[in-house]
Amino acid sequence: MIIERAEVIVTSPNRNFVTLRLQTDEGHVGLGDATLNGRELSVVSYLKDHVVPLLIGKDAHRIEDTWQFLYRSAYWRRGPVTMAAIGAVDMALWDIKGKAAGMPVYQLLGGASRTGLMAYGHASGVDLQALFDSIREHRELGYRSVRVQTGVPGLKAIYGIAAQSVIDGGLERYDHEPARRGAYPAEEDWDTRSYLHHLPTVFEAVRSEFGPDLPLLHDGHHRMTPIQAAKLGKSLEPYDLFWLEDCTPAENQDALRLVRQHTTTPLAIGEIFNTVWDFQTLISEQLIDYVRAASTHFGGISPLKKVMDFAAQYQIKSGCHGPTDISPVGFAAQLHVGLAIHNFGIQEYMQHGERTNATFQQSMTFENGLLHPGDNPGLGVDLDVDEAGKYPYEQAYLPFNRLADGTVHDW
Ligand code: KDG
Ligand code: MG
Repeated sequence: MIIERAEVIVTSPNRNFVTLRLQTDEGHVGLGDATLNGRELSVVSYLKDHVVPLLIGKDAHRIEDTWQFLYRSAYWRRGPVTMAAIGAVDMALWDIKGKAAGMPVYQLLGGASRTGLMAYGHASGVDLQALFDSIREHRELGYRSVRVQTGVPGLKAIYGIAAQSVIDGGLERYDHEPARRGAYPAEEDWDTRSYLHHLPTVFEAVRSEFGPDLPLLHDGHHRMTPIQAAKLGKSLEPYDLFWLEDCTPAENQDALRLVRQHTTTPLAIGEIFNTVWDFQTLISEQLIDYVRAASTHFGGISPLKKVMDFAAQYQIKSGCHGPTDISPVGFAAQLHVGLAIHNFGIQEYMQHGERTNATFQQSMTFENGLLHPGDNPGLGVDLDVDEAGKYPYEQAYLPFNRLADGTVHDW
């Protein structure tokens, strides 16, 4: 089965998505997600200029060989642009293989290990009342676990509060995530000391309102030093978090060794990691509890399965990155992996907007708090190319942080 055609489709139904569409001589179509939030066109160029010409005429069944060829033959390895491009090829080839076999991808990965994947949603609010409302809304939507993010007194705009995306002076949500359309990133503010004082009081209030059973998560979004993160993990121990995510910047992995020495709060990291090798030390030294890799930015389904099998040796579980900047194709890819592996942990699920769901038709379901990729052959996602054509690319950037004295800080 030969790859005959390869197209890169950019569409912005609620936000920008980059999709690779491969077609074989047998008429099978495979989709891969290559969306890199805020840097989308760099992956379009990598695919169009350097990858697509190498794919035409290749055997579509040779997924592992194609992955290794694209990874090793470039000489320049890793990085989000390269790995998003390779990831899109890998997903599209798994999609094709599933369609050729007449099976959903999870069957090719070993079959289902569970009936569905527990999902967590993003509950947030500028203050406690808004946060409580948001937690209730999420429970009504069927979520059995939630991520908790709140405003911090004295700070105007911080990561993770859904209704704070200010566009043209008005309040608007950009497909439920923080990238904003425009030619320059929006500026947010940050103060770690205020955050460290405030956050334990939030979790104390949430626990006393909602009880001990609801699994609660929190995203530190890379903003603390190791000792600050250690202090936070310790101060949150009474509230029994499911995980504390990205408590320190991802580049310094040794930081987690220090955090680990001080707290039993479970740690999750990896949404900006690109390869299995980025997890080598963290997994083998058992410095984390959950792998946050996303199929899209991690080179696709093949390496995601490999890193999870490696993590399984150490009782480390999955918690794949699932914000709305992972397209329905990338999201489906990680649902198939999550359903098949034994060491599934939890799946982030923010939910795409209506126009996105109309552009990408999905067999996925969300019932009783559990996600399932569906049983359509392949990944279970179809791209309506006419619908996609209605929504041209729009420049959008993620925000950045400054401290009170003007210093740029991790966002
Ligand atoms: O593109 C950046 C977002 O994907 C990121 O800010 C979301 O941290 C995130 C999360 O955990 O979903
Ligand atoms: Mg995160």
